[in-house]
Amino acid sequence: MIQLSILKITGYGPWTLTLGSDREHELQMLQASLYKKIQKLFSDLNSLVFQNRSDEFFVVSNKISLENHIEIQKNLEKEFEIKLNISIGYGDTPYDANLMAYDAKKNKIFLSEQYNIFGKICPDTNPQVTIMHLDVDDITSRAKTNSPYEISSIIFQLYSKMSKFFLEKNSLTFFMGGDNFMVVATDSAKKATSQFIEMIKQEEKIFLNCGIGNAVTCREAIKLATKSLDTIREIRDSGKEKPEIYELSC
Ligand SMILES: Nc1nc2c(ncn2[C@@H]2O[C@H](COP(=O)(O)OP(=O)(O)OP(=O)(O)O)[C@@H](O)[C@H]2O)c(=O)[nH]1
Ligand SMILES: [Mg+2]
Repeated sequence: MIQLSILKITGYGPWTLTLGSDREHELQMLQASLYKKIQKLFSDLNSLVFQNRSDEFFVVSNKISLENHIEIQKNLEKEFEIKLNISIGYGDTPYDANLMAYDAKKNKIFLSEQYNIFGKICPDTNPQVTIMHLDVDDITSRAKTNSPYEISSIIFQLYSKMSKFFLEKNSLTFFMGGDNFMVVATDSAKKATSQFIEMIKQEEKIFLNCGIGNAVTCREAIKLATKSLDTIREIRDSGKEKPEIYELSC
């Protein structure tokens, strides 16, 4: 099982209007500092925050209790004028956990009304998470013939295909910056990865490497996924034939 927490700014739309029209720069600075703070709070608890749409954040919150979430809310309230709500869900797949979190908020199933926390804490004392870290092989050489903006366009096209492909496998894909993507994955997503890599090779002439990590906490799974990816690079750079997918578990 996997536990997921979704953090969202409460009443953000109406609040943004109170800043007047000359507000975009303020919103961008607020979103950046909010993200920094949330990433710090959750990574200290062995998790990692995936920035969804700047006003909404996904966290694989395995092993993070309601009390931990309340502490995080208290910390955020001290520092920011805006408030966040947190919806917690769990399930056999990341998509199911996201659905439970979504339903709990919609149906106002409170875990803590005082701190705006909805949902349910995962009862499984040994939750699991699989992270796939996908990265474009040698994007640097593409940058020799494509301008920065064209590279961005290629990356977002890739993101779109990746998100659609893995959502069909009940998995959630996030863009991490540069040419990096992470999929919070199911076993079926893991099994289909080589098919996805092949499809992107054919359709986009993009070559992907995929490092996979399995662990109890998200930070540990990401560490292993990135280590797997770096292992693929090491094999390649030693002149041997590299695998496209490499997996580590703890
Ligand atoms: N989020 C994240 N971004 C990274 C990471 N490593 C590199 N980047 C970003 O990705 C960009 C491309 O770097 P690389 O992927 O190392 O470059 P490359 O030419 O594709 O080299 P290979 O991936 O080794 O084939 C960098 O400029 C960084 O912005 C990482 O671990 N996480
Ligand atoms: Mg790369």
